[in-house]
Amino acid sequence: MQKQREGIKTRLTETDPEVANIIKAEEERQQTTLTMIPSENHVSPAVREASASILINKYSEGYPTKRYYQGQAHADEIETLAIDRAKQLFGAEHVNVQPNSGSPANQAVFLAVLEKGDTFMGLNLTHGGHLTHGSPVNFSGRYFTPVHYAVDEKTERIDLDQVRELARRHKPKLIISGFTAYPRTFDFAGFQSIADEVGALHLADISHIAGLVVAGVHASPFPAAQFVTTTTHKTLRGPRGAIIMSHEKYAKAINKAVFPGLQGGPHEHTIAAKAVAFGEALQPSFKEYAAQIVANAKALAETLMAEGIKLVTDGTDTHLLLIDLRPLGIGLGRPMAASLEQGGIVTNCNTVPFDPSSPFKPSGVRLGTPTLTTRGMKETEMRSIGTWIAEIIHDPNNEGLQQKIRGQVLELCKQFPLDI
Ligand code: DSN
Repeated sequence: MQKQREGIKTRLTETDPEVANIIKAEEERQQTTLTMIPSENHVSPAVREASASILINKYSEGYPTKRYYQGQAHADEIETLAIDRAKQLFGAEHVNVQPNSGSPANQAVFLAVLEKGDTFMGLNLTHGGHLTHGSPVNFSGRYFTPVHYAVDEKTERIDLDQVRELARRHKPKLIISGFTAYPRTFDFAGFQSIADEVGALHLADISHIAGLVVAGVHASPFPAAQFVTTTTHKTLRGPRGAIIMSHEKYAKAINKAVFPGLQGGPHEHTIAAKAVAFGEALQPSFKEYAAQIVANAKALAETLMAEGIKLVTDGTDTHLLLIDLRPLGIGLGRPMAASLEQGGIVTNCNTVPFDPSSPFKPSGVRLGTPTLTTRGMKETEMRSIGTWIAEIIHDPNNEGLQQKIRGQVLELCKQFPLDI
């Protein structure tokens, strides 16, 4: 065996330097810039190791002890461990750890409990909702009947009275709470009481805030919500993927919806990485991490506002901030995100509520603190970064300024290296 392997190149740098070099360059990019896209994070080396493990070779259609192929002893062990840890972490009755990402996780809930054409409610995409919450270009808007709630124009916050009024009028079968671009605490209990009143099921999509929820720094939709979905790669700091949690009553329907309803073989290497991330989130230190994410976001928000930058809702309760650029001009989000990237600050353009422009040319920039907090940065660093962001926003075409800030960002990144 040893002899057969002699002389065979096995490392990526030798077998495929083209790919290896691209990966190396991406590592360099992440190491030397400030990742402030609020849905991204830096996973631990342990999560990456599990994700790249030998489990990548295994086909495991089905569920632990009920598979279709042989050789499942360790796939069963790893998937059971991931399920048990998720149950412990969230206090969930049933967990399916197989969804490949957030969209299929939400899709599975639809498949489990709705019929084609059924009415459901979700937050308007341009007010911070997600594509799977009823966008016309998504399966949820094409095959079902969405009713959208919105934020109040003045407060820019969700108005539960409006949600209740819509729910009473439209009698949805399912109400989705949750967001991708809303900076304030989500009142899951309020949503639950509305769902209960109109006889709807409640799906809380906590993808953005799962890490905050398990750490107790954001209210939890458990145990009342019938369904809770979350991606595992945002504040939870795990691999790219998702899980679905539900009341035991819906366990069978959810499992059937994921497989064979939507997916084939689960990605057991990713499930192993989810187990590692859940193990990390069960450590007491994760509570400190999540609390620091929010403290950092608040410090950043205060700095930006003191520098004259308008934030949607004038602040944040979470990991996420939404800069409203409308006072400076309509549709400036994309060029502003590009200017910030020239300074080494990586964000994403985003619509703001009641944006007069289009999602392709939005008037906002979305940013957040999970990744910077993973690097060990605290309020002091947030204040520096907030000042740099404000300087670029006030003078977005000044290339000299961008280069100066790029240098400062580089120095900061060196002080807080990624654990690779
Ligand atoms: N792409 C995710 C986000 O950035 O929030 C949502 O799917």
